[in-house]
Amino acid sequence: MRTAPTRTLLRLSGWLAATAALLAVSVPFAKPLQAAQTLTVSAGADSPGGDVELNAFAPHTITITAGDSVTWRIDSTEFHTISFLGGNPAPPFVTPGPDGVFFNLAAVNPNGGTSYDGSGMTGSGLLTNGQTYTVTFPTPGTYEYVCLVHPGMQGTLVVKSAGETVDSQAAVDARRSAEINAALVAHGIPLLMSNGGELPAEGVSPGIAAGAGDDTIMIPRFLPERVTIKAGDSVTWIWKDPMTPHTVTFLGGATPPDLVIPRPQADGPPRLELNPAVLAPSGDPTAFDGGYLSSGFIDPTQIPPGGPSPTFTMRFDQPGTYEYVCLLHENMRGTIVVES
Ligand SMILES: [Cu+2]
Repeated sequence: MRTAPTRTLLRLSGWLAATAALLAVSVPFAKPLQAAQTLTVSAGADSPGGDVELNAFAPHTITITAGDSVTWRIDSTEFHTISFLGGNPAPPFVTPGPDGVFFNLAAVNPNGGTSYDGSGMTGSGLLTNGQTYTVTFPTPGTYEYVCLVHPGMQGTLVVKSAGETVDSQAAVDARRSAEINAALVAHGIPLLMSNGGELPAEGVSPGIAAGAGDDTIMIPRFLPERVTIKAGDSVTWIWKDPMTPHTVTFLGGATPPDLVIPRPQADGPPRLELNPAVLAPSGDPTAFDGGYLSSGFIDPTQIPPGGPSPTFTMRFDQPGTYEYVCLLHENMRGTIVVES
């Protein structure tokens, strides 16, 4: 490698000469135009395998020049929106009504254009893993944006006038990695460790975490994933993520119900109903017979602050191996082994 620097210098000097020639030709154009750039930012992030998900924009703050664009890319299994509110209140993600619980189309569908100057609302609508959303920012200022799905998931975009110092993609990427790693170390690993084994379940043993998390980290897993008990014992699931609803659902060979039912409307796009079969509890948890049984949709955000975590307890009288899932998170599954 000792010869490399010399060769690089030689190549560089050749390149400089060529550039100088080009510059000489372009002198009549006076001021060189600074090309607008597009920076890519992450919306959400996963640990490898998706055991730990980060509900954050990474990096949290970026700085661009007026006229530049930003592309947000969903980098997690969890879905997100990128939403500029322009001073308006955030539209709710889900709206319960007399005829059912519906996803709010104002949050789920995209709105606004491809350019944003701070007035009104502009948003991506609901995006899933790998999807992107690009907006151009022509006007200097500081713009806050949020995810309408995850309360507290917020980012800041600083738009500077031409000639001021702004981020490069390399700088954005370095901060992205640092912020994601810091969140995983400071939040994700402690949450995994404190919920990795059976939990105390108020006299009923064992206790299983039905998901774990905090305001930025989400662990969409049953922990521990496999538990062995004796016939006649009970199991209690504890919702250990204060932000995320889950279900405990034994399918008993049935196909899981669809999460969303589209309801066509005469004018406008179909309304999107949260399937009542996912929301409602089903079966008797004190008399499980191996068939379909579900806790129903249990949402810890409905618990008053400081209240106890929601729980769901089931008794198992028949020996066997029983698999269960969360109807909301497809990689969230567990097994109860009942020995005689
Ligand atoms: Cu879940």
